[in-house]
Amino acid sequence: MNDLPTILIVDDTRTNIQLLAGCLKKDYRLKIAMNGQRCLELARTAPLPDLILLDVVMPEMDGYEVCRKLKANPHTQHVPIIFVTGRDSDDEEEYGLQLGAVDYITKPIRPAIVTARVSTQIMLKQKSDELRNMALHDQLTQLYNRHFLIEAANQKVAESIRHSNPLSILMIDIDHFKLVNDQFGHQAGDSVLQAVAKVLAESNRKEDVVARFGGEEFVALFEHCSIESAEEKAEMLRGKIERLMPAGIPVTASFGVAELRPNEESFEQLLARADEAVYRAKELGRNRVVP
Ligand code: GH3
Ligand code: MG
Ligand code: MG
Ligand code: MG
Repeated sequence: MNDLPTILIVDDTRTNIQLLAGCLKKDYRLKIAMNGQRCLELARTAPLPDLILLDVVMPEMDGYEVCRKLKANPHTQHVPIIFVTGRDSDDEEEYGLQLGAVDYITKPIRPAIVTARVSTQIMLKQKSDELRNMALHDQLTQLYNRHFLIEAANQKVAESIRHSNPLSILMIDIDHFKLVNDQFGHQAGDSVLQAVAKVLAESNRKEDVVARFGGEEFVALFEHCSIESAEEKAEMLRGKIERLMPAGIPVTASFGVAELRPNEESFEQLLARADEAVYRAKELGRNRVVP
């Protein structure tokens, strides 16, 4: 039952909430806010809403203002909003839609219409989540892909510079992976990539970003992490991969480690240094961590 889509109902009038909840509680998990401020809080709290039903006329902050704030925040801008309001003029409806709402339902509430329109928007939200997910993840390993990594990295670099927090990167390249394919076949190679990816994914904190960067190359980004701690993590991961023996195949990897320098603004520069470190690790005999 935990998989039910979540709907956030926002209305300052109890009877309206009860009416809406009555139509929706069977098929959705409901969250309730009785004012705009509370809506903004709940919109960012797990379980995140898949849809917001938003009243317009409320004291302090009206629904239009709430909508503007939700759309201006990267954490909430993708949550679809349906206005549910007694204001039924064309101008108001047009205004609500211009603010980015996906639909506009007028009171008095007609349960069958609410249910049908909600169900359509929930279906669209699930489809777009699925597409977003596919666009940001690597299909073979389910890690983030290079596209996501670069977006996230640029943000983290900016944050790290702004708050003077250390930011470290690992670049991980599987050793002689071509030989794995040649000796055991491409499918076995794929399972090795999946097994290594699993080790990398399981060993990291939620706020770390681990991505498949290319064929047999992975990148991990650690916030609030100095190069010394990053080296320790890398050494721990190197050992885990060496002991892994996926499908009985011996696998090792070479690690390049780098920390963002205060004068170094771009992710590309950080990445380039990690890449050079991997190259040195290969030259020094592979299966090692090089800062
Ligand atoms: P080194 O130790 O110097 O890194 O040698 P290497 O063989 O790992 O490096 P190289 O870059 O020459 O070869 C990488 C290989 O990874 C070549 C390519 O066929 C293989 N590869 C890339 N993507 C995939 C994939 O998705 N699945 C499989 N099975 N193999 C892949
Ligand atoms: Mg109201
Ligand atoms: Mg490589
Ligand atoms: Mg390699």
